[in-house]
Amino acid sequence: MSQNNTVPFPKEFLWGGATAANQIEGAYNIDGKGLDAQDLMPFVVKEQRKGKINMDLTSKQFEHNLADQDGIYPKRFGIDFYHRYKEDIRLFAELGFKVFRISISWSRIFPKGYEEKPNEMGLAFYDSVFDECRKYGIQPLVTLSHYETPVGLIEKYNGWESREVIDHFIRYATTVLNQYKNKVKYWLTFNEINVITKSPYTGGGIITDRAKDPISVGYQGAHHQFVASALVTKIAHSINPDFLIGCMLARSEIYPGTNDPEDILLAQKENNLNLFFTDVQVRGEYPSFMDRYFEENGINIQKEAGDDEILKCHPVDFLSFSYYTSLSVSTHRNEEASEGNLFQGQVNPYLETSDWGWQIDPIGLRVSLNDMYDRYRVPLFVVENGLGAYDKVEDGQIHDDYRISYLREHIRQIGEALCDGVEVIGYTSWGPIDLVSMSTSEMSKRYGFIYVDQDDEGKGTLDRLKKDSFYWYQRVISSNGRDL
Ligand code: BGP
Repeated sequence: MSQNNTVPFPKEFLWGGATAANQIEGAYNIDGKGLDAQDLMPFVVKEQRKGKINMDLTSKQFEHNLADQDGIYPKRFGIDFYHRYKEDIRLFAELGFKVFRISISWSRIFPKGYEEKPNEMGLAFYDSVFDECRKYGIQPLVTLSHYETPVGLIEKYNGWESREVIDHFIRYATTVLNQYKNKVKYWLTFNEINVITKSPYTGGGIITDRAKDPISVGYQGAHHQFVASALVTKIAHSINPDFLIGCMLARSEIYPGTNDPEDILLAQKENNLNLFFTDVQVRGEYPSFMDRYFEENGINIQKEAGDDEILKCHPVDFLSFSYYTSLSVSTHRNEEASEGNLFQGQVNPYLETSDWGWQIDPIGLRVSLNDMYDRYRVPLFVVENGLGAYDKVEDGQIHDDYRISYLREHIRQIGEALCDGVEVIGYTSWGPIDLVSMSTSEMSKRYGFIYVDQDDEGKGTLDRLKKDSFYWYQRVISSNGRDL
C-alpha cells in the first residue's frame, strides 16, 4: 500500500456485502410469487460434476423440473431471508455495512412476467426490506435481474431470445424504480450480463434447444438486454435524476499462458470478448472487433433501426463487476484445466486454488481495476468477490482464517489500485451470509461472515452464527480499510 501509511479508501467508500434474491429468500411460492428460472435448478451432487458445470436446462429437463415436487431444489428454500430479513439486516448493521446488495425477484412483482399489474404483496416485501436497511443507514444496491427470469416468460417467449421481453422488463423496472424512488439510489440492471453467452438459461431464461438459431441466441439475448438496460437507464434518470445506474460484468483478467506472441494475441482476444459487454454499456457502441468475431463464428444479430442510438444515448453511470479469479489461456496444449463456475482456463502454476478449484489471484484484481479504468474512465464498483469454502463448526465457533486471508489480500489490492489512481467507489463481498451456491445449488459451499445452520438438502435449524471473519470484517469497515 502507499508508503506513508495513509488509508487509500475514500471516506465515503461503500463497504458491504452482496446477495441475490434466488439464493437467499426462499418462500418461492408464497405471497403470490411466481416461479423463476432458478427455482428449477436442482442440487448437483459433487460426484456428478465433471469439468465445466452445466447450468443450462434442455427442454426435457425444464418440463421435468417444472413438474417435479420430489427433487432437491435448494433455491426454492434459500436461507429463508424472506422471513428472517430483520435479523439478517441487523447483523449486517452490526458488521457496519454502508451498502447491502440485493436483487428484486422479478417474479415476486410480476409472477409470470407478462401481467399488466404488479403483485402488491411482492412490492410490500421490498418496501419493508429497504425500510429496515434505512433504519441502520445502509444503502441498498439493487440488481433488477440476477438470473431470475420468470418461468412464464420462458414458456411464452423462450426468455430473452425474444425481443418482446424487453417491454415486459421495462414495465417491471419502471414499477420498482417508481415504487422505491426515495429508498434506493444505486441500481444494477443485469447481473453478470456476459453470462448469457456462456449459459443462455442462466443469463436469459433461454432453452437453447428451443432457439431458432442456437449459435447466435446468446448474443441475440445479450443485445436485447443491452437495449433494455439502456432504456431503463433513460427511464430511471427521468424518475429520479439522483439515481446511479450501473452495468455488471463477470470479469476475469485473462493472462497469456506463455510469452509466445500467439498466446499474447489469444489473451487479448479473450479480454476483448469479456470487455465487449462493458464496451457496449459504458461506451454505448459495439466495438469494431466484434464484427470479425461474429462473422468468423456464424453469429447473426438482429438489430432494429434505432437500437444503436438508444445504446449511444444512455450509457451507464458506473461499472460494477464480480471478480473471483483470473484465467490463463494458451495455444500450447495443456491438459490441466482450472475450474470456475462458467469460465475455465489453464492452470496457472503461480496461484493457489480454493476448495472448489478456483484459482486465487488478488493481484489480478488490481490489474483488472487498472485496465478497466484506463479503458472507460468511469467509477468502478467491486460488487462480488469472495471465497467459497467448507467451514467447520467447533464449539459454536468457525475459525475461517482462509476466508480472512482471501478477502484481506483482495482488499489490499483494491487499496493499491486506489493508489494507482483508479476510482473505486465500493466493495461488496459475495455472500456476507452463507447462501445457496449459484452454480451447484450447494449450501456447503460457504462464503459468509455469518454461518447458516442448513445442509445441502435443506435440513438444519437455520440459526445464524458469527464466524471469525465477522469480527475481522467489522474492524476493516470501522477502520475504513486501515486495519486489514
Ligand atoms: C457469481 C454470481 C453469484 C454467485 C457467485 C459465486 O457468478 O453472480 O450469484 O453465486 O458467482 O458462484 P457460486 O455460487 O457458483 O460459487
